[in-house]
Amino acid sequence: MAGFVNNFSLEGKIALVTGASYGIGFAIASAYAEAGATIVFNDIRQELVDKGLAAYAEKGIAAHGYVCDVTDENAVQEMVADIEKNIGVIDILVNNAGIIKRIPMTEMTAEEFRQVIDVDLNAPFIVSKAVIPSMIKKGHGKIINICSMMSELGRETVSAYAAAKGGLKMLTRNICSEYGQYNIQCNGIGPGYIETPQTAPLREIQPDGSRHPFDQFICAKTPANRWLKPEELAGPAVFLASDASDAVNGHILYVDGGILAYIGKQPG
Ligand code: NAP
Ligand code: GCO
Repeated sequence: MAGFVNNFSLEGKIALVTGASYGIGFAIASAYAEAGATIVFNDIRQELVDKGLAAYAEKGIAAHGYVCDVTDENAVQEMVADIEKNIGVIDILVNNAGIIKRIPMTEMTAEEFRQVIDVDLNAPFIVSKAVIPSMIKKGHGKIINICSMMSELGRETVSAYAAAKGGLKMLTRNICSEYGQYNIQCNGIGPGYIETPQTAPLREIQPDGSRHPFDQFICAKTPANRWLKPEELAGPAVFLASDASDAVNGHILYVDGGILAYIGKQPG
């Protein structure tokens, strides 16, 4: 039994989690540290990186932070080269950084659409492309793309985000197809609705003190009748980063509390 359980350990592994000063990335990176990994993260602004470093330190995690915009290929190449030189080859990459713009499609500018595609789809390509060569040399690697319910479903106002996350599902499958021969596994995690700053506007208490209509809607669509917490992604994320998942490739693991399986609670 002891041998089998060790397959879930990340001891000696170096993990880069993008956009991980807070939110889902921070929860996943914290779990990786608890499983034994060395944590490297980036964010777009120094003050965010500093905030993240302090938050990790508060949990006893000596993380390495980089200021890097994941949409900037040169900056990403420089960051990865610096990590490899000063910390070591990246064993685990989590493409977590992401944005959303909730705008009706006919009111969204092409530039706004492009910005979402750039962060949520182009950036996972850019960062994966930067880390794969050294993973090939090292003889193994794990890439985990943070997908979404919108990798499978649409809804009003999130056209760019759904297009990006649908594309990210297929990029995941293509990295699996192209690099599986080098013992690189590329999988996705599709979170349901998680309590983070990104979804805070959807949970705001209304002026009359009632819950946000979307909050009520999502709870009715979730069998457990609640939003999920970032920490609930930790177990699936550790599994997909560990040797225990070496035979899992090209898979999107939905951690959604059952939303995709459920028609929704009947009103009234
Ligand atoms: P969040 O709270 O908004 O955090 C996103 C992080 O990514 C922030 O630290 C953000 O930094 C960073 N980031 C944004 N653009 C970046 C860029 N160009 N370069 C580097 N970092 C960048 O979001 P979250 O809820 O934790 O979501 C994390 C991931 O999970 C996203 O990919 C999201 O699409 C996905 N997801 C979220 C949910 C959910 O319900 N929350 C569900 C499914 C999937 P700034 O603060 O500077 O923008
Ligand atoms: C939205 C939400 C969702 C979540 C997540 C669901 O506006 O519908 O932001 O998109 O972020 O992606 O899996």
